[in-house]
Amino acid sequence: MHYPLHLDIIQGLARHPASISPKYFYDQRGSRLFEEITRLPEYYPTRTESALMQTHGEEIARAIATCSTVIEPGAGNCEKARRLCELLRPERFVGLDISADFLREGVARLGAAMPGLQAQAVAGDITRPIVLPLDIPRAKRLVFYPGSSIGNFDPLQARQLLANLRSLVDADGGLLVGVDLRKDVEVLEAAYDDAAGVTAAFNLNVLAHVNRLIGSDFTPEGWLHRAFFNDGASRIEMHLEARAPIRVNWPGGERDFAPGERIHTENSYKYTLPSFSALLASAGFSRMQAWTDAQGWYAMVHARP
Ligand code: AVI
Repeated sequence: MHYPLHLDIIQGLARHPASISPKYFYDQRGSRLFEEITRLPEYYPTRTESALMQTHGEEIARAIATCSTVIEPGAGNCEKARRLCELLRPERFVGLDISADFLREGVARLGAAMPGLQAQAVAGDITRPIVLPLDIPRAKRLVFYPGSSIGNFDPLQARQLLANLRSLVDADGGLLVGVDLRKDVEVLEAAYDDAAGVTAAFNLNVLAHVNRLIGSDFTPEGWLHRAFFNDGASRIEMHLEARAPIRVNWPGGERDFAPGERIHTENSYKYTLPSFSALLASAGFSRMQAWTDAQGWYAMVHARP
């Protein structure tokens, strides 16, 4: 069997402590498990964000009313875009995603549901400088980045990503971004270690995906799901912890893990409104307005250059 080189995975496994990028969570099963996570009672971000968009929808729509083109990085199935487009009624929607096939289906569904909306799919990696097709007007753009995905980037990467998004808009445009906020540790940790074990299955599934990608022989049963809040770094960390001594082999390499040794699989940063505003400012945004839920758990932030 020939495996394409996934050097980043092999380098991550060789590191001390070992790590696997969270982008490898999302094979077919992982994407399904993530959808299940978003419906869990403990996982508050998705439902809190949609409730916020429901409660403050009209005010948010007024704040972004001048925008006529909505650009959504990581648009996926375009469900959140649909709700926003119903509020804003823009002329144009541009979905941007690495997985262009999946995105095209979502964009086509959105276009069919909203006659008059020009809906377009663009394949692209938002962590690199973004170049959009020339026929997309530069004026009055709104970049929509919901779901608190910004939290999965470390602060330096997050600043770079926000600067990339900033480069897409002129002074007449803006960014509407979903941000998960700091809160009680018990609430945070339960959201990433639910009673039904869905997040554990999601975390462990990365090993099966890595096996397929690099030909390794990880046995998911040999690993435990760990999720905890790192207060100093203000982030939830997810790890996989070896239950016993384990040797993992792959073509051209191997790694021994001692009992209790971990593989770091994800960070999910939790901001305060001031810390997120400072991050936005460092990426070139200056005027900000935020809407939060009554508990102050989550924010939709509108930022303009
Ligand atoms: C996609 N992202 C915003 C999720 C989060 O909350 O950081 C990923 C996730 N990991 C475990 N549960 C959800």
